[in-house]
Amino acid sequence: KILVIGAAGQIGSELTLKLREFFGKDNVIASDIKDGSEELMFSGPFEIADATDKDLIEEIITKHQITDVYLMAAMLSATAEKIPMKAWHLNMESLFIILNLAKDQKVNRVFWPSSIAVFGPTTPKEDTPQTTVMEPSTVYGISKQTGERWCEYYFNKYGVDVRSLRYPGIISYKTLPGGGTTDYAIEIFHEAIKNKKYSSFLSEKTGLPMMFMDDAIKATVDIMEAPSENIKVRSSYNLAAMTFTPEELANQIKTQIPEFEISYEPDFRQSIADSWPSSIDDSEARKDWGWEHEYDLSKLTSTMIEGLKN
Ligand code: VAH
Repeated sequence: KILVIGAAGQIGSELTLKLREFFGKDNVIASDIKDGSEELMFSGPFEIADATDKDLIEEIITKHQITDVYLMAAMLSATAEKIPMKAWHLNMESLFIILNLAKDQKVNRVFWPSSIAVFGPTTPKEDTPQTTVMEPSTVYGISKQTGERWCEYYFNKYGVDVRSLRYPGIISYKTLPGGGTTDYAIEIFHEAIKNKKYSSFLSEKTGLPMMFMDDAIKATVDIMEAPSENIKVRSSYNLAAMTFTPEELANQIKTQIPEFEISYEPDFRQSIADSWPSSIDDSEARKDWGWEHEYDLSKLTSTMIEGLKN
């Protein structure tokens, strides 16, 4: 059985629904510190739990005979800058709980999301390699870089079968974004449809690696279902689909909403975005377990507008 922790979050909620489609709704237990959508709560088992509550998480794992855990709970980049110690506690404590349960053979397989936020201002910005200089300058990036080190350590020392992906910015329309720096690329669609205008908190030329939600979920399930011997990277795999700037995204939206207007008012999130790469080399993921993306900017834009109009 599968447990998704952080199932009410931006990725967690769509991941849970997809996993229930694939594996049967009663085989996928969702948990979060807060209620999720109606669909999430009533499409299968749901447990209210704080991801840092070791005893409760262990109780849920035993009660439901969990074998696989997707640990999707985390505080994202922008929010983490406001409450660093709470972000560190949530992002790290939740990971140690699951890694130690796996070490004690109470869980067979773990998925843990990392992020392009592990890269920092000294990292090569174009086609960032799988292995390179990483001096993250955000609380979120530091927690994800440390988490990667621990995942690799638990694999090498205890044989824990933990798999991880460095997600780029993820764009979806079914769930609202939660405190990320790439969230402008979600908000812009809601505003474009509602008000035909949007003020971007990142400047027009800020190119960032981005991906549509369906591709991110496909990559997540693919890496978890891949044979263990194919997973050569046990820190976290680079993962990419496209790069665009707010200006390029606005121009793409204008092809479907001609009267759409964008303005720019960069805020504190500009410095976070400036510390990240603008494009990622994910050839290792493509080579080791057959990763390939489907959505480009044009398909993402038409899917987002279609999805939000209904
Ligand atoms: C964030 N959406 O903005 C997340 C992600 C690479 C971006 O880590 O914090």
